[in-house]
Amino acid sequence: MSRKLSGGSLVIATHNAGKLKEISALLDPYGLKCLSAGALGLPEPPETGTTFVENALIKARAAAEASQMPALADDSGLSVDALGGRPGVYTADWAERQWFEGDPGRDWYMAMGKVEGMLQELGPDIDRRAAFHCVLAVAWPGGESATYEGLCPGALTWPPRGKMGFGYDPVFVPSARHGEETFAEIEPSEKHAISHRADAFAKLVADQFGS
Ligand code: ITT
Repeated sequence: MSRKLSGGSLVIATHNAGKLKEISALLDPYGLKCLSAGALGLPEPPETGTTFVENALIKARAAAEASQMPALADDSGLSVDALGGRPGVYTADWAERQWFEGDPGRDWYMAMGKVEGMLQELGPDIDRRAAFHCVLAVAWPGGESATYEGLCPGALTWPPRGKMGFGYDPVFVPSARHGEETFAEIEPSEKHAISHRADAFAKLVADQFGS
């Protein structure tokens, strides 16, 4: 039987403020003392994996070893059917502005525009289906770990709509909303009921806290 979280402290091994907010809200009912990697000053390990599972484990294991506490990491991304699953594990990289001298950081509008530009190049009637993927990894100091995979199917819309959420939320219409609002137009509590992160989290809860 694999190791279980049992109260105490948990490091949330993300430097993404949007993810941190969502994961903290999802964990709220479980009585864990959550500390963020940013607040603890933990370094960001290079994400050298080629799958969501590999990258989630890299982040969780690095945080567990550095803090000597159990750690939870999230690796996630957008996979567009007509683009052969891209950007996938490189979703965050597509927002990097490294080529603008003196202006580092991420530009989500640019990233959403890049995806849209590639879709439009394929023609006007292109299949706009996409899915958000999320892998949550829990790691303990010493090497034990567990992973949980979640998915949220939907389609891309353009132009971006809505001010809530983060990342690519303004262009993603989850199938559960019947082709209407984007993730950035619905309340966080509604996103938590249907998102890829919530799907992975439900599996984590069943395994870690289920009887
Ligand atoms: P950490 O590695 O520090 O957790 P990150 O932003 O670098 O933060 P990822 O490497 O997992 O995380 O990149 C995933 C990207 O996918 C993320 O930056 C978002 O842009 C996007 N993404 C993931 N979940 C999303 C969601 O619920 N809504 C919108 N975009 C999301």
